[in-house]
This record gives sequence, C-alpha cells and structure tokens, in this order.
Amino acid sequence: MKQALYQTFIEKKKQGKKSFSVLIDPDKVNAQTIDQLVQLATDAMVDYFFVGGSLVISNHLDACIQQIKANCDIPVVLFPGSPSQVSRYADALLYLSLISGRNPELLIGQHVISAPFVKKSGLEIMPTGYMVIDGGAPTTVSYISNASPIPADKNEIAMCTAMAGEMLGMKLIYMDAGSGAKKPIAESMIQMVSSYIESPLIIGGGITTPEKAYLNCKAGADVIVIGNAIEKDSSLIKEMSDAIKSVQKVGAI
Ligand code: 1GP
Repeated sequence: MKQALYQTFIEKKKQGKKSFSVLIDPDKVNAQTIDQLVQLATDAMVDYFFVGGSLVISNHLDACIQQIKANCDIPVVLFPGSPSQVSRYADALLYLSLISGRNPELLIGQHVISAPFVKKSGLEIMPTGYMVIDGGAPTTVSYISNASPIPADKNEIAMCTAMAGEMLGMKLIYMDAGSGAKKPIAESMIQMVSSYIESPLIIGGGITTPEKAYLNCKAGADVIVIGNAIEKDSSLIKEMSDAIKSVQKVGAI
C-alpha cells in the first residue's frame, strides 16, 4: 500500500512540526475562489488541502481537485462525507471510521460496499479513526452520522476511544467538533488524547482565531484543519499558518 504522504505526517510529528490544512468544501468554491485560495495557501506555506464535506451537492469534485493540482504542489487529501466523494486526482484519502459513534454503517458498513472502488482508485489510503466531539450545537456531521458525539467535557472517553482506534490499526486520529462548531475542542481534551497516542492527531471544527489554532498545537495537535473561518475571510490563511508554524519554532510541548 502507498504511504508516501502518510510518511510526511510521521516525519513532521517526529520533528515536532505542526501542520496546517485548509479544508475546501467543493460546494462552496468556484474556479475563481479556488485560484485565490491556492495562491494564498502557497504564499502561507499551507501543508495540505483537505477536500470534502458532509454533503456534497454539486458534481465538480474532480474538476475542483484538478484545478488545485494544476496550480500548486500542496498535497490534496480527500476528507469524504460519503463513499461517493472519491476522486483519483487527489493524492490520498482519509479512510474514515467513525469510532466515536455506534453506527455500524460508518464504522465498517460503507467501507465494505466501497472497498473495491476505493482500491481501484489507486489513491494512498490513510486509515483514520474519526471522532466527533460535541461542539455546542448539532452540526451537519453529527446529524448526518446519526451518532452521538463525545461530550465536550469527557476527556477520558475521548482518550480511550483514540487509544482503541490506534490499537485497532488506525494510522491517524481526527477529532472534529464539526464544521462551524460553536465551541471548538478544549485544549484539555487535546492534551489528554495526544499524551496517550503515538499517531498524528488532527484537530478541526470551529477554529476561528490564530490564538485558538496556536493553543491547540501547544496542547498536542499535529494538524489543524480550518474551513469555515477561511471561507468567510480568506486573508486569515496567513495568520493561521504563522500561528501554527510558530509552535514548531519554539518546539512542541
Ligand atoms: C470540519 O474539521 C473541519 O470537519 C473544519 O471545521 O469548517 O469549522 O473550520 P470548520
């Protein structure tokens, strides 16, 4: 199985380097905004583009990714909300199992159905333990997944879930308060989870300020994912990136 991009996650973690991923929802961009985002992300030394959404209504996933790839070297990682969101033009796929929920369809069911198609895509597959954390109000992901999120103050549940995911073979752990979450994940939870796992830890959902991104990294996040805040104000890309990368300069905790 291909592992080239995953190795960059591992290498960066080893070196205490923090990464920044800009989330692009194909429904919310057009050719012009993609060009603008790509330029800003290149200038800000963004590490990855995650592409996907809980709901993808339009049908231009392939075109969106092709346009990104044609204009920069930033790797594109699919962050699919459903098995239909697979594009061979991407570099890798977060192969998500919703380990915080108890909906068998999202733990293994949809994977079984889509496995031959995913394998045929030739994409690098990154097995990812996906954990939805309560973000203060229902989000699209919490509704669509039909699964309860982990309560925001139950750090031990999050820690045990991440440990179990890692021991089951997940190569990445992604804790997500959901897109546009009112309350992003608390640093205390990030700190506890990161201290019990060795896999790279991805954090996203409701991060709107560079300060929050910085504190998340200090607490142990390895990759910060930001979508909504950048959709509203793309000039934030540079500030967010500087905040995230500043942690690597002084060294991770
Ligand atoms: C959502 O983690 C991502 O799945 C990013 O969330 O859009 O709130 O930044 P935001």
